Order: sequence, then structure tokens, then C-alpha cells
Amino acid sequence: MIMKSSVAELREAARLIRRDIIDIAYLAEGPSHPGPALSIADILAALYFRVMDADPRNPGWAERDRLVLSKGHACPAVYAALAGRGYFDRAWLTTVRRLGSRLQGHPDMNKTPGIDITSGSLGNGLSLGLGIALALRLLRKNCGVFVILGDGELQEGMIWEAVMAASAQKADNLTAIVDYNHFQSCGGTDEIVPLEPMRAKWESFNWNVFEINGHDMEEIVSRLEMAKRFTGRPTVIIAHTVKGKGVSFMEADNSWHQRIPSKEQYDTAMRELAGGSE
Ligand SMILES: Cc1ncc(C[n+]2csc(CCOP(=O)(O)OP(=O)(O)O)c2C)c(N)n1
Repeated sequence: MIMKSSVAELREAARLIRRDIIDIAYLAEGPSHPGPALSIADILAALYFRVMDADPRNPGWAERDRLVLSKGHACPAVYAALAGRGYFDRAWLTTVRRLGSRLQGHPDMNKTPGIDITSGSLGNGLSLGLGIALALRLLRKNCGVFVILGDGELQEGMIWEAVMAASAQKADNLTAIVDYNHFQSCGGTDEIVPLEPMRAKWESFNWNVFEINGHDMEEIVSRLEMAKRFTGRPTVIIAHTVKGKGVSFMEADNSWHQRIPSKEQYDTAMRELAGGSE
């Protein structure tokens, strides 16, 4: 079942995801990852509230599109999207990272309805996504597989094995999305291992490449929908993003990679993310 939200509705869904990310960061047992989660809030809103075929009342529905959150530490954003779509009770969001919670610090497919694959160990997601995509093709299922990768994560060698194998297999039901926010946990990707020329790297492996502003909802939706329809080759969407997007003091400040906000910081963030009616 596809939810046909308008671009305005998707912007609102992204705002609510961001508010939940801040709530989770404030309430979680130990520091969660608000910066990496805010970076992908718009992309996730577009996927869960428009692009992906899914049924929250039947998370294991065989015909659904699949999501692999390869940068698994950003899961507060996915938990917020899943709660927003009705996969589970919103009250669960107050339990993230707690012992025994169904919402762990990294996604666990055996604990959380709607999580298609366990992740958190960086570098594995594209291979997992490719395996799922090829299995779906063998089963003659017309389902898409979306894999969200961190830019720092691209330093993992296994990613490039999957990039090579996916084009060899003409896995056109696979879409990779690179969250190109120019940070990893210990600093800037441009200083640690520069990724440019990013576009040329993927093109040289024979992928179809789209490049977008990862916070422009119209661009996000249009390219995700084009990727889903694209045939003959896998698609990568290079999404230019800002780590911490939406909260002024978190934007491009990598100290928010993993950190708990103070009460004052929490209040400021929630004020900034308040909608017109709040
Ligand atoms: C194999 C592996 N090594 C190290 C880590 C620890 N770790 C968690 S997040 C992170 C940085 C990820 O950077 P990036 O992919 O750019 O994502 P961002 O959070 O910046 O969006 C690291 C090294 C991990 N989760 N897995």
C-alpha cells in the first residue's frame, strides 16, 4: 500500500520525525545519534510516507519495498518514521536504548516491527541490500530495495564489492542513497578520506547516478520515484545533506554525532521545530 502524501505533507512528516529524534536524544538511556538521524529525516519521510510500498499492519508483507539502514546508528529517524506510520505505539519512542526495549540503539529486525534487516556494523548494508534485491528478483517480486549509506561508511571496502557486483547483476531494483553530509564520527570526511569525485566513482562502476539536495522534498521525491522505475542498472542517489539539519546549533557541529542535549538545549531545539500551530 502506497501512501500518496503531498510534498507539503511530507515536509510536515519530516518535521515530526525531527521532533521525535530530539525527544529520543533527550530521553534515551545513554547518548543516541541526533546529528546522523536529522541528516536523513527528509529522505525517510519521503520513503515511508510516499515512495515505499508498505503495510504497517502487516510489516512482513511479502510484496513490500525494503529499507536497509546501513548507517544503523541513525535509527532514531527510522523509529520516528515507523511510529508515525503506525507500525507500533508512539509510547515506545520513550524507551530507545533501554535494556529490554524493542527499540535498541541500532536496528534489530527481531525486535522492531518494520525493520527489514539488522544493522549497525558499518559497511554491510549494500551487500545485504543487493542480496535481498537478487532474492526478490528470483522470486519474481516487483519490490524495490533502498539502502541508506553514510559517506564516511563508504571507506569500508565491502561497499565497493557490492557496487561492482550490483551493476554486474543489473540489479535495477536496488537504490543506494548516500547521505553526503561530509562528516563521520571523528571529523570531516574531506580531511580523513576524501570521497571526491563521488559521482564519477559510481558512474565508473556503471550505476545510474542522481544528485540531489537531500533536504529539498520535491527533488527527493522526484528522484526516489525515478529510481524505483529505472531499469537495466542500479541507481545511486547522492544526497547533499547537513548533519544535524533542522536544529540551528546541531547543524554541521559534529559534537552532535552522539550526545545528550541539556534541558535548555532540548527546549531550544523543540522551539525551533515547532510548527505554525504550536
Ligand atoms: C564497522 C564499524 N566501525 C565503526 C563503527 C562506529 N561508528 C559509528 S557511526 C561512525 C561514523 C559513521 O560516519 P558516516 O558514515 O559518515 O555517518 P554519519 O553519522 O556521519 O552520518 C562510526 C565509525 C561502526 N558502527 N561500525
